[in-house]
Amino acid sequence: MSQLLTPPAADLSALETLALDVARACGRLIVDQRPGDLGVAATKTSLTDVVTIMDQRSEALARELLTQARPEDGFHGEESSRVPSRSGLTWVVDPIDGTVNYLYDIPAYAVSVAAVVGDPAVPGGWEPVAAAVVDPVAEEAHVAHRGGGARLLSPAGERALGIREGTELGAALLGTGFGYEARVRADQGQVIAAVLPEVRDIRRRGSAALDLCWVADGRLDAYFERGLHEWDLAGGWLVVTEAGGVVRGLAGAHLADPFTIAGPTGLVDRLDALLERVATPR
Ligand code: LIP
Repeated sequence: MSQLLTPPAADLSALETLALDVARACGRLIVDQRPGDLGVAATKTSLTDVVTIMDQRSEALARELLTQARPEDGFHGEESSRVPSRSGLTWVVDPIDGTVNYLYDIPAYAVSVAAVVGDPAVPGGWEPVAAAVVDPVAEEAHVAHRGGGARLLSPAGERALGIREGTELGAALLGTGFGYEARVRADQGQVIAAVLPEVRDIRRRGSAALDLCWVADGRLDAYFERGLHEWDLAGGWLVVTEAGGVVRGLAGAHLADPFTIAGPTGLVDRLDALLERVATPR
């Protein structure tokens, strides 16, 4: 992966600022213009895998703003057609991560905007270099760029993030999530049954991007999930690694193929060993 060309540090800081500005604009849109009669505009992998008109509007706004600012870059969003990159950079956008929460007006959703090098459509062929994950209800933004560390911007101020080391598995508060297909959920339920007795507790909040950011800021000790897409993952991945954590797959495999595990190295190693014992690889 190191052979992927990373832009100079000054450019990375500017890319982080652009990601933050775009994610905040989309966050304001989905909160301020949420229709009272919000419904399901479409479904994807199953009847429970929903898209709302605000997912579509948020992604359209992100695409417009990013194309205006950097017309040579590629675009890779959850809800619309992809644009190949002419600059070596591609923007990976989840316009609402936690769509079901948004549909039910549960305040646990985010806008994730990440600049990546490589091709995000190729597993293992890309990595994020600048990112912003915005929780528009909490007015929190987790931001990071390659080599620049990770920060949390909130109404309480700004703080640099450093992942918490030293938590044993039995004392760990884990985040996780579930897919939308019944057969995958059956497997995931079996994994949860095996993991739950081994840890402090599990939180299932419904947004991978927010869960990954909470690992970076200490509100979770670690996170695991099977079957994440690149748009769920891109922003939070960089926030975790720039806060000093690791994000990877089972047994050191590439992340999201199919598992993603995130947290401090020692705890990820122990969680990995547990998941290898209890999880069906596919
Ligand atoms: C969500 C993920 C979450 C997962 C949910 C859903 P979406 O993404 O962020 O981790 O558990 O089932 O896939 O669909 O809201 O963009």
